[in-house]
Amino acid sequence: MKDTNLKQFPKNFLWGASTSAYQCEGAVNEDGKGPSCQDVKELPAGTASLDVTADHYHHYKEDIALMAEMGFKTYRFSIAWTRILPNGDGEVNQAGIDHYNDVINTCLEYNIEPLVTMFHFDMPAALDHRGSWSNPDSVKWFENYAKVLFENFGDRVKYWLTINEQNMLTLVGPVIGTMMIPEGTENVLKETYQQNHHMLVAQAKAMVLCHKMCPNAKIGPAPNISYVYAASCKPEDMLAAEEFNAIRNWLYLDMAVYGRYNNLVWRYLEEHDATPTFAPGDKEALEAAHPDFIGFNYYNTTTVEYAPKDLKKDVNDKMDQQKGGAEPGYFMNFKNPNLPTTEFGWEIDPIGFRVTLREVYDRYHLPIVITENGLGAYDQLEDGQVHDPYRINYLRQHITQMRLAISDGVEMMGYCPWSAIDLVSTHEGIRKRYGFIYVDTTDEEVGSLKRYKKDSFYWYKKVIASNGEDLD
Ligand code: BGP
Repeated sequence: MKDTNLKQFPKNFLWGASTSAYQCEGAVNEDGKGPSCQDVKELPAGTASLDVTADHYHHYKEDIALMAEMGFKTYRFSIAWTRILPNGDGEVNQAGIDHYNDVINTCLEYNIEPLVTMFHFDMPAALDHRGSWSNPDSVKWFENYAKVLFENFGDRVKYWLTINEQNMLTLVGPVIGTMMIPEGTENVLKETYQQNHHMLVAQAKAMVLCHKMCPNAKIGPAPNISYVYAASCKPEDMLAAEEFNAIRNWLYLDMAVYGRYNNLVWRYLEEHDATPTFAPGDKEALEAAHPDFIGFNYYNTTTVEYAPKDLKKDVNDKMDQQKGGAEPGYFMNFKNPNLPTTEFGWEIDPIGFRVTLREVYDRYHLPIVITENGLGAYDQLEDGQVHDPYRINYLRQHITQMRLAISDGVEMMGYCPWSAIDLVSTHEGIRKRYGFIYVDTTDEEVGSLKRYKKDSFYWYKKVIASNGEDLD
């Protein structure tokens, strides 16, 4: 492509970055917060406890000031359900409302638009005890929580995200520490997809409610979308890629946008006697909801090949969010030999980002905001500095591909890499750092919690100031 054909980033492009409450706030027992499933889960060996993490709960003013210094137009953070409703439903905790009012107001003072995730992996433990998403009442619990959020923050928050990575909760919930399956469940797949169905209906109801209560706000889903490549041009591998694309990606976006189940997924569930039960009104509720934009997290693509029917299932043991695992008779993960990997073994595929953006836009024709994208690494603090050229390189390549996607005609609204500040990873501790801002603490012990600007901080500041033109 000639450079002259390269389009610019839109004028009001939302440059920013993301965090999630349980991974960065700490203060798990403060100001009336109830426990979430993350607070009560057994932590992976050698990883920091969630009691303090980056202590963003106490440092948010300093952190948001640093984000403003970088020139952020938006800050994507999540609200901890258990700060607002300690038991998941019932009494509202005013201290929790006050806290997020302060966070939102601090953002607005710096002209930073809050981009608020309603639910990011932290189911209230009290609701887990009542059956979690298996309980049909979970739809009401979430709708009620959404109502409290819109009532209290809807006058100022213009951008809402419903559920972070619902697809990962469904596919690898236990790795993340969520998705409790009731003991004695015979068909775990069926139960998992019943939970998924409740979440989909809950999301649909929240979107409708948002439009009703906050007519000027916009709302969208936030799954983890990674285009699935076929390992070869064998037709069986192509079918495998289509199957996993449907199961991993399109189920969630087809449902959010069109309110209907993807046909390949439905057939797969039928084959496993695992189709979810619709309660009266579910079909109408799903069809009534329309997102204003699509938010999605992108880390890399996935590659699969056809899996023979007699394949042993234990290849799923090493699965994490980014890997396909295996489904005998359908697909299995294939290590793409064309892609480098991070220190933590995640493939890096900036061109795949463009592929994914083009595909998502082609399927749904809605504006897109990237809610996560980033590189986890063992950063080193030396003399108050963190040199992270690998992160700059990763982000530079992805921003370049995003700009090419814009030139392809994809409508982009914003870009929020993971993560604004260092925080605890889903299952690999705080040693796996993603932030522009280094937080002095380790998995072994809580440190000074002092903030340091990494090299990527200064680089991203230039990127934002030039609206994506200066990536050097
Ligand atoms: C996404 C989650 C985030 C985040 C990120 C990086 O799946 O939405 O919460 O943690 O991945 O993953 P990890 O922490 O496992 O490195």
